[in-house]
Amino acid sequence: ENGLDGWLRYAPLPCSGHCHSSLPSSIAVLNATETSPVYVAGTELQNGLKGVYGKHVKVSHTKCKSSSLVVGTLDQYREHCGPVHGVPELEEDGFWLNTKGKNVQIIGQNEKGALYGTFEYLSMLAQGNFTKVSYASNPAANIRWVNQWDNMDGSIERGFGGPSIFFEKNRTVEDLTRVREYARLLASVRINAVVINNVNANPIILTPENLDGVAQIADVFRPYGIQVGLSLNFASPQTFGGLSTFDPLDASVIEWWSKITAQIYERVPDMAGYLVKADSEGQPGPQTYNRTLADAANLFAKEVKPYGGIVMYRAFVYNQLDENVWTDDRAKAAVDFFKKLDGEFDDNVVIQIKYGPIDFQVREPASPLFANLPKTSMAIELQVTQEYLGQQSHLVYVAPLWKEIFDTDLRVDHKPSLVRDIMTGKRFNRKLGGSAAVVNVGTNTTWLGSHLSMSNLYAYGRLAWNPADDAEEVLKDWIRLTFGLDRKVVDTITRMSMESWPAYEQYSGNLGIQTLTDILYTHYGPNPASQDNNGWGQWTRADHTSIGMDRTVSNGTGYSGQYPEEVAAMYENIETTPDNLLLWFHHVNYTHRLKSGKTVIQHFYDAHYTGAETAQTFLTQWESLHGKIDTERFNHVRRFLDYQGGHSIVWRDAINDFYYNLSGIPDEAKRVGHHPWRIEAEDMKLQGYKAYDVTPFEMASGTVAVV
Ligand code: BDP
Repeated sequence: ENGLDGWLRYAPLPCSGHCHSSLPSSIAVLNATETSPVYVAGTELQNGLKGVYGKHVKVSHTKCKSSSLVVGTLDQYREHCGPVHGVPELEEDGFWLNTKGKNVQIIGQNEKGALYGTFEYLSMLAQGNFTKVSYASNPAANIRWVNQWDNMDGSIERGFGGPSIFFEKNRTVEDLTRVREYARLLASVRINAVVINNVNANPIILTPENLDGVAQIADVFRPYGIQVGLSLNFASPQTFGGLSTFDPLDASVIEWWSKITAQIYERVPDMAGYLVKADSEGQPGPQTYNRTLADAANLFAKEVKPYGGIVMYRAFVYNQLDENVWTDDRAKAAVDFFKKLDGEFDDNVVIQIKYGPIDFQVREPASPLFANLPKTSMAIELQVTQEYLGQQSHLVYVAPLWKEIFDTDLRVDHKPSLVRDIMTGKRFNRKLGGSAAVVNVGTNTTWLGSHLSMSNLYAYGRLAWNPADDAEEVLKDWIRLTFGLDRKVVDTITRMSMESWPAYEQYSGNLGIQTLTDILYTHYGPNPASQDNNGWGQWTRADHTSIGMDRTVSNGTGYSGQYPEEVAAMYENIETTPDNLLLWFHHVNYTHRLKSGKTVIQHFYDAHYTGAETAQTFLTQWESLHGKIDTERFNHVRRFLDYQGGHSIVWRDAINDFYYNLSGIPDEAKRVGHHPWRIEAEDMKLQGYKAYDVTPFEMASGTVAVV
């Protein structure tokens, strides 16, 4: 198996006992139009039942009474089958699944809902689950988007699964087979929109030829209930349209965007909306003309409003070249820019906020912006792409990280204010809300570059629908669908995956110091020294005696004061700051004692050892599944885990050596700086190899490697 079907493999299961009598033999699919999600649901049912249980089912489009399964919308059901009984009020995209009656009913509030209910039913069958159920499922949020960072030339920013499935050579691709397969995967986890081009947007997406291509892509997504959205480059009117300005309040600029928007909607009448990254990391924005971020967002909001579109305006606004960022604290940027604009955004603007205030680090506190925009719609931005988390070469199941953020209580106005209730719109009564995840699948048959990373995409969709779901339960569903029902397979992959984020945190950067990776570009591999003295603002403030970023109001950058009172007080005080965020909020001596009784430096040494040790068990755990997983996937994963085990040692020693060198404080367990059993590269005589000095020094013991 090469991974192409992801978790929708419909792999054969034995059918015995009451299995046969529980499977439908004929289905009524209440829409005969091939491009409708209900029709697609019928095809999935046919393929699924055939694949899993070898059962051929007959399809009709009206014969409700005589069919053993009916799928359609509430309205279609009423029209073709008569009154609906026992179905509670469904919300937009919600569905009703009932396997208790004479026939199975899968009824959606709309067509999308019917398709989602179908995938839910098939997921049960593919897991050998014949429990009789009858329940409604409704989404927690209406924005369940993914963002692809695909460039027009076919490369993908932070993509680790091969080139783009959407673009090549500055055009949209002709063969849309992979797009359809992606649509299917996304629909099965209830994603309802995909932004297909990079947030660092190239305006040539707007040429008539490319918009025709976008329309073809949208046509492929539509039957799966997925809308297409586009990232815009703010300077397009000037750089692409030939105007002398891109001032968002200039009449010619407004008119230009109006025309472009009309051209898009003419081709894609249900375009989801625009995603905008502006005034950030060199991208142009309204600040060029001293206009506010709200001026910019509202410009687009007014254009897409008549067509029912929305604007996802990113809160990720900062300029790494700005001196204030160098001297102050980038973590404060989002609140500084957006809080004062609360209430000024049009009602179809949604502020898309990264989960933490910096940038997808292995641990961050929840962004304080969630607590500061009660009059604005918000969505959380997550990353399925493991940009800072091992770039798909390391197993890191990220859902537990997301869950910690979702479950953070920000105590706005001293009332319960879970991030998940804020982002979904519930807490502040907003109509729009939800999440967007950077996904970056590519043409590799594994989609993301490695089979195990797909648990993150699956979990993202599930949690976008219901952020209260349990990360481990979701994971188990994914494992059963991806690798089968064998107990040992499920238990082993569950254990490895649940251990993976904590282990990665331990060997890459713990106590809230962030991922101690190369910060300047690659975001991969250890390079703690690169973290300071740069405009990216991901600082450790480490010197010979102390470490950590003082973000208190009393003594530091004042960032902790951006949280509501109770939370601010917790982070302000070193005693009440949880250890895992200690160095995020406080600057302390290496000898400072944690709640565990250990010093900070000893905790570093120990954690890096423990994390790497755990990562090294992954290969052995995986190998214990030999013979229980097909050879192709078994070997592919094996190679990655083997690499991760080794790279975790590089991480461990690099970080430990770096801080030992800086602090001069020995490791109590006498491991760091002492490797008596090692043969150093510089001592080896290997024909055809040469010794090279390595920078940073801590990346190789003795600072030398052989090449
Ligand atoms: C950073 C990435 C960069 C993105 C940026 C963003 O390194 O490639 O363009 O985020 O989110 O993490 O805009």
